[in-house]
Amino acid sequence: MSDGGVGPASNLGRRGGSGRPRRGRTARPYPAPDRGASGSDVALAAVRALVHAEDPHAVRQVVATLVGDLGGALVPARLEPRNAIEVDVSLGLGDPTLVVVDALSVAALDLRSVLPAVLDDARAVLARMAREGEPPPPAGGTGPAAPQDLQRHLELVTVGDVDGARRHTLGLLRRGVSRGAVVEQVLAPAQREVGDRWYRGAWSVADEHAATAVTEACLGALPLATEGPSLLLVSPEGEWHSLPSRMAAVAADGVRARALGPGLPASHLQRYLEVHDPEVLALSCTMATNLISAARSIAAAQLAGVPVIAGGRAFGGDDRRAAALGADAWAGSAAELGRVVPISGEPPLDVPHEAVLADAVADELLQLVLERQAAATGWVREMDRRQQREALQDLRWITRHAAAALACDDPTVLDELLHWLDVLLTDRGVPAHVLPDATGYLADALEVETPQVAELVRTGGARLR
Ligand code: B12
Repeated sequence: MSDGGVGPASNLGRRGGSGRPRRGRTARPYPAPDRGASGSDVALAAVRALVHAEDPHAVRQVVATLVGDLGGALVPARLEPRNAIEVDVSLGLGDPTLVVVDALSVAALDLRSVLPAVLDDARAVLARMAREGEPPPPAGGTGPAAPQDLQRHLELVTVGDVDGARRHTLGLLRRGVSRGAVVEQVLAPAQREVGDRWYRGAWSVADEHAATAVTEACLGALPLATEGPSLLLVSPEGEWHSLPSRMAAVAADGVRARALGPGLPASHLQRYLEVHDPEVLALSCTMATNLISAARSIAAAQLAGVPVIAGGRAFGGDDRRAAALGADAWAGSAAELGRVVPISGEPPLDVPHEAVLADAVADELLQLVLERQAAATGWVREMDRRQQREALQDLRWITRHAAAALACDDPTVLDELLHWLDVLLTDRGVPAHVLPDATGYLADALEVETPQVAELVRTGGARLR
């Protein structure tokens, strides 16, 4: 997969006949999906094949075949390809590798939506393979980790040493460090540092992915608690960050926690809970853009009769956002999962209709905002296509964070994003007035259908100035 060449990921079975020529002829590892199959059907076929993969090579083959089936091509990240989807598909088994696809095609949409979940499954299969044939992992003790343990893990993460990092992690357990401390004092702070390096522009997306793959392998090597009430950790639809919930599952105390991977549509969650029936559902949300989706997951779980504890970055530092979205409880860390305090008081009203509307803001409206800003601002007029795409993405995030702020009755949801964007854009050389100006144009455009969301955007932008 990372053998240097630029070309289609697999040679057979592309759907629907749009475009790229096939090259080479080696056997595909699983039957080709039907012509015209949807992106999720194609992904499902790959996930089924992953379950039967017998070695890491076969796992790589499945991922490469999926990319080819969906119309993408694999290119080594070091070539810095244009039109690349910024997800490393090397699975830590070679040099970082990106998927190249026509940015405006259906193939790009399909790949962006299915790749994170399939890669997650592929990593879980690789972690299982790594564990098989090994003695069971040490159970760990009750002790803390030392600052140099984090330092060492960061060094291994930085050079992408998967095996070294797994050995180091298991060594900590052997030394008597608790599972919770390995997660909270070593793996989690290292991942935050990885995120900060990307945010500061010191690391590329591919560096970040390669480092994350190392941490994922370490996490996969850790044992889970086998006693206590059963607790299922899931994330709402749209949430690609599955590591936080996996970390919480390992660090949880006094509960038998299992994590189900990245975001799940609420209807699928409800069906799953009706069959599997855990005692508690813990909902992990990292991006505040997914808070309205989180409200749907909470409602779905409660309809299935399962109480919900909310947690993760997006829920903030106290129970207010969780309460507003209808959760039964909030916990600030995985260690608290076994002894949470239920949220008291009246159940909240439904998520306001305006927030739901703004959460699904139309591309055309955002495009209009960008055009109005371009008419007034030279810098915006001169943006290239990639910058325009990113600007549209930023406008969508601002709108969806404002929608979440309305649903949670908490303007800091939007303030946190605006501050984050302000620093990021300034570092990337965007003039300081562009972001506050954008909030003004966006608020004007949102005014007609979603006046309260518009007001949040306007006042949030004013606080930036
Ligand atoms: C790895 C990573 C990714 C990977 C995720 C891989 C995976 N399998 O999870 C990928 C590449 C998919 C990704 C994508 C994106 N990411 Co990202 N990502 C990260 C990174 C570096 C680490 C995530 C991680 O491992 N966290 C694990 C620990 C460290 O996180 P944690 O959330 O604090 O979780 C702990 C607790 O909160 C708690 N917990 C978690 N859940 C729950 C639940 C309950 C009930 C309880 C009690 C506790 C609990 O336990 C955990 C262990 O302590 C973070 C940096 C960071 N600070 O987290 C950025 C970060 C979260 N990502 C960010 C961004 C911007 C993105 C993208 C938008 C990038 C893009 N341009 O596409 C997309 C969004 C995708 C989406 N729609 O979800 C930003 C978010 C900024 C913001 N304003 O919100 C961050 C903060 C990076 C940064 N410094 O700016 N990302």
